[in-house]
Amino acid sequence: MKCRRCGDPAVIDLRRHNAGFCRECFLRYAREQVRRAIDEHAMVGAGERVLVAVSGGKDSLGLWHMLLALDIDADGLYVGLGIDEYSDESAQYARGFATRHDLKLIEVDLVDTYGFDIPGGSRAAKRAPCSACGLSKRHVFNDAAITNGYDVLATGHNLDDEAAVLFGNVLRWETEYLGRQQPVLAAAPGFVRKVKPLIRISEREMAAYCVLTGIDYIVEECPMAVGNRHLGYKELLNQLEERSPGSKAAFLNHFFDRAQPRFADEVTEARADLRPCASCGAPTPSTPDGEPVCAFCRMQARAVGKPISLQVAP
Ligand code: Q46
Ligand code: ZN
Repeated sequence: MKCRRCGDPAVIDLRRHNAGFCRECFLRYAREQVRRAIDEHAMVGAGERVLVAVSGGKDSLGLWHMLLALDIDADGLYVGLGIDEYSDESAQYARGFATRHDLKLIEVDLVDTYGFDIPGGSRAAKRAPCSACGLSKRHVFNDAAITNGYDVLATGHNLDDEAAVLFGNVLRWETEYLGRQQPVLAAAPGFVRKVKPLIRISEREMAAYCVLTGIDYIVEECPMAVGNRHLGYKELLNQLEERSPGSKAAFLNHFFDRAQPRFADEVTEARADLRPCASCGAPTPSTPDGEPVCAFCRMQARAVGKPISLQVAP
């Protein structure tokens, strides 16, 4: 097979585009997809400070690399989740990348800063590990970005991730989640802008990008992912993609173009109803009685076995 753009021998075959690419043209194609997502959705403005949440995996490290290749300065944020050796090892990859490219990496360790890890938080809050983890990451990412003065927080969610989340949201018609599932979640009081520049790139393409650019990333999956609902949705969507290349991208892109705006009001309404958490100050849904305390602070209090400290004046 030959490269669609230059005719040299192809190193990767992208069935959904019915095309092969050589190394150079593939890297250019991948960066163009990111540039297009950033421009189409006005993800990053001129001079804005960008923080990339990195896990040590291919998507987040690949994203960091691509942003720099596109002349977008970005610092990294690594959150230590305390998931056994997996966290120790993934931290090494994130640090290794930052050191090799002479980049700034901010590190937040859940145990050191908040007194609990994901397995402990999950048990204490009686939440599935990935639910406890998602809650913690959302809280810490937002807090770290705001505390350190960043305008934008970028995450490495790729096309496969977003299509699987969309599938799960549609399966249950989670209208508020559908409203929230956007390439860009605008900034609001207490919230930094959140962007997903990889929505046009598949998981396989990200792996190829990292291999072809020599990015060293953690290949093992998080041990807590076993049995995770989204993995099942990914497998289903992969079967569909196998039979009908391009289905995944059509499912996601047409959602963004045609359906997502119909649910956007739900997010506006939900955000209008937020008040500062009485413990940490992060925006959280108001309660009919008493001070609102966010789900993260409630989980932390249960995990460390101490009462919630109410520090923020109502
Ligand atoms: S790190 Fe956390 Fe993932 Fe591990 S516990 Fe689940 S959500 S699988 S991206
Ligand atoms: Zn809180």
